[in-house]
Amino acid sequence: TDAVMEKWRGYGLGQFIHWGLYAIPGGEWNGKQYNGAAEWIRSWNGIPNATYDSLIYKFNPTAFDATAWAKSAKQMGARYVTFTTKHHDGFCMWPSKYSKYTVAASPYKKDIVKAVVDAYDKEGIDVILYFSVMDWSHPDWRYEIKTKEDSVAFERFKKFTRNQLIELLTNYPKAKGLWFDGTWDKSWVKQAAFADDLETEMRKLRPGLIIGSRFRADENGKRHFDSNGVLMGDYEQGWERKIPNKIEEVHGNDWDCVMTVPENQWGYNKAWNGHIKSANELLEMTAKCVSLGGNFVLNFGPQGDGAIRQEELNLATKIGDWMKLNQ
Ligand code: JFZ
Repeated sequence: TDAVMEKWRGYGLGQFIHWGLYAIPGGEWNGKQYNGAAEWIRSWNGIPNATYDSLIYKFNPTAFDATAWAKSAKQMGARYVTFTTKHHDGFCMWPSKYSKYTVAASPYKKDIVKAVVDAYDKEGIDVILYFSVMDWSHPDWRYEIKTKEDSVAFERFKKFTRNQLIELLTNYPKAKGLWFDGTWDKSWVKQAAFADDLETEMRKLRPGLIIGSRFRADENGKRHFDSNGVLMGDYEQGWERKIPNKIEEVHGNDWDCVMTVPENQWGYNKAWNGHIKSANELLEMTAKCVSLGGNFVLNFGPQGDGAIRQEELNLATKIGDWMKLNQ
């Protein structure tokens, strides 16, 4: 992992992409605005599971062009991308053979993860796969795990998670690493032995694989260190929409900071309201993170049709102009 991490340290600016079924409603359901992050809309009481599930039949992003995404990331000066293979809603952007809820069952049919990995790789941009352990589409997760940590259902769910991760690492050998999410559930954090075994298995399969610290998190999503204070994983995923102020705060670890353009919206939100960060603000954050030894990862939330919204494309251009002056 040393040589890979050496390269990782030089990334500086990255692109985060949150894209999935939630981009179709874009924060709005039956004319009502959801009062949370657009990618969380499935958890809204007003939407029955089956109704959300049926968004799969609407997934046909005719404007999706991975090459165009990759070129705009390159123009911005990003040296890596972190892409949502599966967010909390459970929809898989690759044709996973362990789930029925994937791109393969949508009208679009094609493998989005493959398109993204290939297109970015072609532009010389490294790819990290975002993976949410929490999966609201999985029956075992929905009905059992919350209450029964040692249940048969949870054992099945762990196997399912393991299978999907091994599948991703096998299918997309060009991807450099994993960015974890949704591991803060109590039942997951108690599975330390399971996580240890899975980490060993993944590293054996993919020498040099980069694993984020949120592979192990407590119920607050904050357990990145073991009992001796040593970081668990190759980089700290603890800097979410916040930036360290001094070098002491990062404890000599590698870290990335993930940031939204609006306040707290990762998936596409039609409303796009509140304070929208300017290119200058984002560049200041980039410079601060880089000067404190971290990578700054700016989030994009492409629309349901697959196009990146104009506001984000404009920011990418402005950021890229400054990055070019300073390379
Ligand atoms: C998670 C997701 O729930 C969210 O939708 C988005 O994908 C984001 C990148 O990650 O949200 C979190 C997770 C952890 C913290 C905050 C928000 N945390 O540790 O402070």
